[in-house]
Amino acid sequence: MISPPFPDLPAGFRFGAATAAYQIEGAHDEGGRGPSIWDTFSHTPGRTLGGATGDTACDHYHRYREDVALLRELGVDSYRFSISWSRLLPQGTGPVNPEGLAFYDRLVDELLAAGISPAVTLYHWDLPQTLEDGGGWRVRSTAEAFAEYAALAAERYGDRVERWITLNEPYCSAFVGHAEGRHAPGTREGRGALAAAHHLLVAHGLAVRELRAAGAREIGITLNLDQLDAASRLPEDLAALRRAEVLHNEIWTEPLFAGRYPALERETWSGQADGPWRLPGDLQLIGAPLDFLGVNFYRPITIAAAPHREPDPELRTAVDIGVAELDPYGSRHTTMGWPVVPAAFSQLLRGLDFRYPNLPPIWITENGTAEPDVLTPDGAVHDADRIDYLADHLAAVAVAVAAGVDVRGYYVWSLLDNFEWARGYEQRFGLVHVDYDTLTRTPKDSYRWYRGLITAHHARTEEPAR
Ligand code: GBH
Repeated sequence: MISPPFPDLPAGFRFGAATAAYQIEGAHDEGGRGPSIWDTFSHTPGRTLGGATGDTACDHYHRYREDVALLRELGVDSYRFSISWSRLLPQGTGPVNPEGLAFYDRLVDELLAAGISPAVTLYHWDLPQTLEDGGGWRVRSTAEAFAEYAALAAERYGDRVERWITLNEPYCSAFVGHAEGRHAPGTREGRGALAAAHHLLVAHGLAVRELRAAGAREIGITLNLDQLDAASRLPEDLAALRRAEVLHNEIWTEPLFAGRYPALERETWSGQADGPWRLPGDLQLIGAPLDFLGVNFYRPITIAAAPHREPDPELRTAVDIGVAELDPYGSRHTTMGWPVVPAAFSQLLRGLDFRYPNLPPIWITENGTAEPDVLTPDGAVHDADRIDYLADHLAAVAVAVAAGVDVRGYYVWSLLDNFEWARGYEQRFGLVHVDYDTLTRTPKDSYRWYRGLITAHHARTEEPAR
């Protein structure tokens, strides 16, 4: 099924698949789990497509053995999943839930028994509701609660987990959640979103400290850095591009990898980012050395200057920075409406490497595509477009690696079709099809293709056993 040429990736390059707790687990009110902001948000009318919730999702909480068997058959080296914070600590802090701890023990042990290395994301957007009620990411105490949670997880699972990701895509937590308002908690704020961005970074720094103290093996963070292009060489479009680079990328990469806040904050947010939530010592905390950077990539964006929607800077949300997002790529689009531009992936990786020479090694922690994925009557899904997408994006990674970028591995998003946040269940990102009536799993053609690719890679690059 796999057709050469294979992406020319080095020996030791690792392959995996990724998921996130709220998108697959279900069992939202079982096993002592407390509610998170995504339970509240998805249960609020009008917030998700068709009122979809993660109440049942893929029922992974009950079917994890079947899902680990699918991973084993797929032949992945590693599985990236997230822990539901409110399963371990129902109120975010304080009393621990032993049933929650036991669930991830079973999952981790099942993975190890299948020869799969666990990679844990501590925060994939599901803040315990109790912490939101106390101010959420707008307040510093939430970052301190996150450190307590990280210490608990590291102490319990650290002997068996190879890779720890503190946060998944803090851009989404801060700005999609508190400025675009399309993710939980679903507000449209200026300063609140910028405070959230800072407290997420502080939470990351505090968690790194706890993970190190507990002897965790590899520690990193996952960012959805955007490959941004300017619509033209006109000065106003280039200035808009710079503001977008601050909003999407530099607010994270500058404190993490350069020990400073972004230079163009004033131009971007009229000084609002520089709020009272920044304390002396924060940059040092945030900039603690990491073992890897996780990068999620889906598509590029072209930026043009646009008038602010809200002229009064005091009333603007944090994403109203006078830019328009364009899509001039003329490519195929996925069902998410995203352009398919693999070359942008190489560009992103090379740009990052050029800009931050001391960057830790990179892991691609998500890449994948949503496609129509029709289940045929004989139980197959012929997802040729997904195979093309994955092949072309892996080739783009190989181009970056050949140019000297240190990329160590790649996780497909996603193992399973799952709850695609505000877009509900209509977007199918899985290598495995899920029937949401019966919860039956059906491997797609791309699943067999990926298995072939992993087998071929290992056969080609590894020394035969003596
Ligand atoms: C990643 O986000 C996430 O880490 C993962 O959980 C997700 O399933 C995957 O990508 C695929 O989307 O819902 O219309 O308001 C990628 C960045 C930012 C893309 C928020 C969707 C919301 C659009 N995401 N965006 S909408």
